[in-house]
Amino acid sequence: MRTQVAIIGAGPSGLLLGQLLHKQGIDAVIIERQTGDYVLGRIRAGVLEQVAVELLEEAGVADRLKSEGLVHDGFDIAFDADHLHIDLKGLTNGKTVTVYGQTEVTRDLMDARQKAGLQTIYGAQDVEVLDFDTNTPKVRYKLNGQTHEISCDFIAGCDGYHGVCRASVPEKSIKEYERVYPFGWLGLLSDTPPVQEELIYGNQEQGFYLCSMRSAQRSRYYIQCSLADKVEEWSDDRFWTALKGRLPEHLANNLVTGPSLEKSIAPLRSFVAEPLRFGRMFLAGDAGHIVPPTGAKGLNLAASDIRYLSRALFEFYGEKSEAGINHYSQKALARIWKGERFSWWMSMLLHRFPDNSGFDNKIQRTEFEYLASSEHAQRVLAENYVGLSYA
Ligand code: FAS
Ligand code: PHB
Repeated sequence: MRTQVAIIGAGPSGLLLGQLLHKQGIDAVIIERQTGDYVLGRIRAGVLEQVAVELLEEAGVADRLKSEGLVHDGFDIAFDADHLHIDLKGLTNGKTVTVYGQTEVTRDLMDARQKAGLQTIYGAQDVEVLDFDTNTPKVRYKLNGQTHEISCDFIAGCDGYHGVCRASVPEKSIKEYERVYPFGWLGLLSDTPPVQEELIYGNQEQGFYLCSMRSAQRSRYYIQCSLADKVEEWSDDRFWTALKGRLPEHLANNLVTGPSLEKSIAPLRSFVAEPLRFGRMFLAGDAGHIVPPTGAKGLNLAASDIRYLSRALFEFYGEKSEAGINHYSQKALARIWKGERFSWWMSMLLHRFPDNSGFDNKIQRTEFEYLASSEHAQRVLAENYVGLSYA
């Protein structure tokens, strides 16, 4: 088989790239190791930056997002007994975020791809990326016991943190930067009304919590947990009791509990690989970087990578120019590192660090008090949360 761009991974990065390339008449095949249902079953991100919403509109997959997404003008931060509202819209001259689950973004992209009759190979095993340091890269994979090979012009590594693409780069050609946090997030999804209309990020004596949602009837909650915790040790009742114990009293009394639809523990890490281009292979999305979800940047940084990579490929095929693909890594990394900084800053502000000294805790509390006292500090937070420009 031959295609112009072989995309490894049918998560949001791979699917969005495939959709944008298709709209420009560029042929791409997606190779995914899981089934489509498995990909849809992963409950992850919930907040889209305004620029990401605009990119999904450009991709022609935003109809449901525009009708069902919840536009949010702000969110709350609670720190011990104190509370601060961040007026995103007021602080950023009208910008907002949209609450719309990653599962729905993925579903919209999958539906568009299927409707256009585009090829996604699900259930591909033993995927290999070959000769990407030449002008004739190849992808090899097994399906139903048969070995298949795809020759292409480019490989897009959209295969996430545990994927094969970054792992196939020679160690001497890549540098990795990482920080692992000493706690995880235990997340629960339930068909219960959200505890309030806007998101609340909290830092309480027992730890971090986040009250988010997917709709007016479906809530998404997170609490900071130990890395030693196993999700099977957390009954629904234990989760609800722990969350209630962290919420401000008026909200704890307002919390509607119910059976979990999904419950999972995610470790938190900051990670960046440099560069993001290796000959004819590019890394995009979680394949190239990971952020702690505290800043709601993971999916949004994947979107900006795809914006830059798709335009670089448009230039290559449309204008026969290599300028875009030569610049992709530098351009994507500039925005990635700003997203890493913001996600790290939000994580340092909002979690209880078991090994913090008394001084560390005083600095953390002072960070909150400075934020609460300074509109300038809140404007900095707001411009990062709604999403920095793609320029
Ligand atoms: P993905 O990991 O989503 O997709 C990669 C795809 O490649 C997968 O479908 C995988 O099956 C496939 N693949 C892997 N190896 C392969 C191989 N060898 N061959 C073929 N296919 C292969 N972000 C937020 O903004 N907010 C959150 O709350 C949040 N929570 C998260 C919770 C968890 C547990 C995780 C892991 C991530 C979370 N994220 C969150 C970040 C998440 O949303 C990612 O940023 C987003 O999934 C990135 O999308 P992709 O780059 O497409 O990577
Ligand atoms: C979510 O709704 O899943 C969500 C929202 C904001 C975050 C992380 C996760 O920062």
